[in-house]
Amino acid sequence: MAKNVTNGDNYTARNINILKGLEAVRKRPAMYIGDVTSRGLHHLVNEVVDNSIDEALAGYNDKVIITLNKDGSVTVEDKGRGIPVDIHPVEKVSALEVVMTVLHAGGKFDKDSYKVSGGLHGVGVSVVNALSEWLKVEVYRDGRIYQQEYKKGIPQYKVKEVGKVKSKTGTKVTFKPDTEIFTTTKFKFETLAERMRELAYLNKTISIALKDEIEGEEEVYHYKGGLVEFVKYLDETRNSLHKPVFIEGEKENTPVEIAFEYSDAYSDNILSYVNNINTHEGGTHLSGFKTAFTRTLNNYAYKNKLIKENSKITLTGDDFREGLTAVISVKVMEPQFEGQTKTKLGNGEVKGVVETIVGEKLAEYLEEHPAVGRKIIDKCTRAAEARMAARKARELVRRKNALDTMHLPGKLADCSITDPEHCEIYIVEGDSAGGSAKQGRDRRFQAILPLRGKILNVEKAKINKILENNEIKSIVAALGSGIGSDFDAEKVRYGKIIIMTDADVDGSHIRTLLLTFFYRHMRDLVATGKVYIAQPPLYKVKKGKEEIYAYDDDERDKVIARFRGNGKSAELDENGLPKGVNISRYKGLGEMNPDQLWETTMNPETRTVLQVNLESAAAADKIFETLMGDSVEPRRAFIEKHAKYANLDV
Ligand code: 0RA
Repeated sequence: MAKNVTNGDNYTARNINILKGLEAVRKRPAMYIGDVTSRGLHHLVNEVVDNSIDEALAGYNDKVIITLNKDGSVTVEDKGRGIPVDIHPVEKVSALEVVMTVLHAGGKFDKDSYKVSGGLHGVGVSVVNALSEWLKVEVYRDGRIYQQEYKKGIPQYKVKEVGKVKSKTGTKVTFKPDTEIFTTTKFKFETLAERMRELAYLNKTISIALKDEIEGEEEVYHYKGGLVEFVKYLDETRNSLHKPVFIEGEKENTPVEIAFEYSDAYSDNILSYVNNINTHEGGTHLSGFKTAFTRTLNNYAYKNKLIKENSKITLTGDDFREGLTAVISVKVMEPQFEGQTKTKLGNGEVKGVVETIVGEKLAEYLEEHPAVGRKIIDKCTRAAEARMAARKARELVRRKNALDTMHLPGKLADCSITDPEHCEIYIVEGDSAGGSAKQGRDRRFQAILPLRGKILNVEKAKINKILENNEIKSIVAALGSGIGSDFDAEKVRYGKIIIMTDADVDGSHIRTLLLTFFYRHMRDLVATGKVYIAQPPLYKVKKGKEEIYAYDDDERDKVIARFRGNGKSAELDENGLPKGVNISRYKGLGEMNPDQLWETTMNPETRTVLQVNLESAAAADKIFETLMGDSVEPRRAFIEKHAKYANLDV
C-alpha cells in the first residue's frame, strides 16, 4: 500500500498530486466556490449537504442534520450509505481518503444517478476540505465507525476504525473554515435556512434539521406535500384563485415535477430547478413548460368556448402567465449548464420531455376540473384585455416623448462620458441628498437621479399604472433601456446603477421598492450584476481633529476602542470614553456635505458598494410581498419573527 502523506519522507506520485490539487484550490478558491465572502463560506455547507441529498436521490437517505457548533465549526450528518472505505483500486488508499482529498472524486463512482452538479455545485467535498483549517470525517458503514482528520486538506493519519455500531449507516463531516481564506467565517442561520427549506420543498422525502448551538435556535424542514407546499409558501401573501395543481411524469429517464397556481396578482413567479439547482436563467425545461402550457390552455379555452369566437381577444404566452406562480423541477442525468451564471439548462432533449408531460397531464387535469379551468381562462382573458389597454397607454406616453431616450428627465444630472462601461448612475432618495450628490460627484462619469418620495408599489399595480408613475418614468428614461417586454439590456446607458438611500425605515422601504422594480421589470440588469447598493456610513466618530467614519456598530466600537487606547492617561467621561470623543449618527444622506458624501460613499477608491444578485433581489421581492401584499397573517408573522433584529423597523 502507498505510504500515507503525513509519514512518507519520499513523496509518492499520489502525494504530489494531492498537494498540487490542494494548492490549486487554496490559491484560487473563487474558481471553485465563487468567492471568499460570506457567500462562498455558506457554499461550503451547501457542498457537503448536496452530497447527502445525492444519497437521498439515490434512495438511501432521508435525514440531514446540520449543526453550527460553538467553536465556529459546522457538522453535516446524514443517514446515507456512508462514504466507501475500501482500498481504492487506482490510488491504493481508502476510498474515503480519495473522496476527501482528490479534486472531483467526490461523486459516486456509478454514472446512473442524478447528481447535484452544476454551476458552482458539485465541486466535491475535497474542496471544502482544502479550504478548512481542520476537518474530521466519520463514516458509519458495515457495522463499524471509521474516521480520518485533516488540516488544510492534508490527512493527519490513515483512515482508522474507531468503534462499532448497530445497523447505523451514514456520514458525518465536521469542518472549520480557514480564516486565512475567507473574509468572514461566521455562518448565518437564515442564509443556510433558505437553502435547506428550498431543498426540503424540492425533495419531499427528506427531513433537514438545522441547529445553531451558539444562538440556541433549531428548525426542521420537512414538507410531505413537496412542490405543492412550495407553491403555497411562495404565494402565501397573495389571494390564490384555486388549489395548487400538481403534474408529474417521467420520460427518457428524466423525471419532471411541476406545481402551479394562479392568484389575482399581475406579475408571474416561475422558479425552475435542475437537480435541485435553481436555474435562474431558465433553459430548455422552462421553454418546454411555457410552450406546452400556453398551447394546452389555449386549446382548452377554444374547445370549451370559454373565449367567444367573435371577440377580438387573442391570448399570448404572457397573458397565460399573469398571476401564475409555478415551480418546475426536473432531474437530468448529465445536465449541461450554460449562460452568464451557468444557470441555464442546455440539454435540448429536455424541452420535448417537459412539453409532452405538461401537454398530456395538464389537458387531463383541466378535463377533470372544469371549475378551475374556467377560473384560469377568465383570469388570462382579463390579462389580455389589460395588456391591450396598456399598449394603448404606452403608445400615448410615447407620443408625449416621456419614455423617449432622446428626452432625458429634467432632474437627471448626467455625466459627460457616454461610454456605458465607464459610467454610473446614482439613484438618490430625496432632493436634498440629490443636491449633495450632484455637488460631490465626479461629473465626468457619475450621473445623479434624485427621486422624490416613494416610487409606486409595482407588485400591486398594472403595467399601465406603472408606466404612468413619474419616478418610474424618469428611471426608465434615464437608463434608456425600455421596460418589461420592451426592455433591452444592451441599451442601458450606465454600467453601474447604484441605489443610494438613507439608513432609516423610509430608506430601506425605497430600496426594497427599487429592487423589486428592477427584479420584476428589468431582471437582466440584476442578472448581469449591474445593480448596486451604496453603503453610506452610519456614524462619524470624532476626537480632536481626527474624524473617522464607521459603517456599522462593530466598526464604531472599534474606532472608539482605538481612541480609548490612544488616550490611556486621559480622563474618562461619564460614559467611560476618553474625554472629547464625539459620536454622531447619520440619519440621512442629507446630513452629509458634498465632500463627505464623496469621500465616504461615492469615491470609487474609498467607497464600498454591494452588488445585488438575483437571490438578494428575489429576497427583497419576497420581503416586499410579505409587507405589502394583501394578506395580513404572513405580514404579522414576518414582523414577529424579525422583531428581535433591532435594525429592522417595520
Ligand atoms: C462516494 C460513493 C458513494 C457515496 C458517497 C461517496 C457519499 C459521499 C458523501 C458525502 C456526504 N455524505 C455522503 N454520503 C455518501 C456510494 C456508496 C456506495 O456505493 O455504497
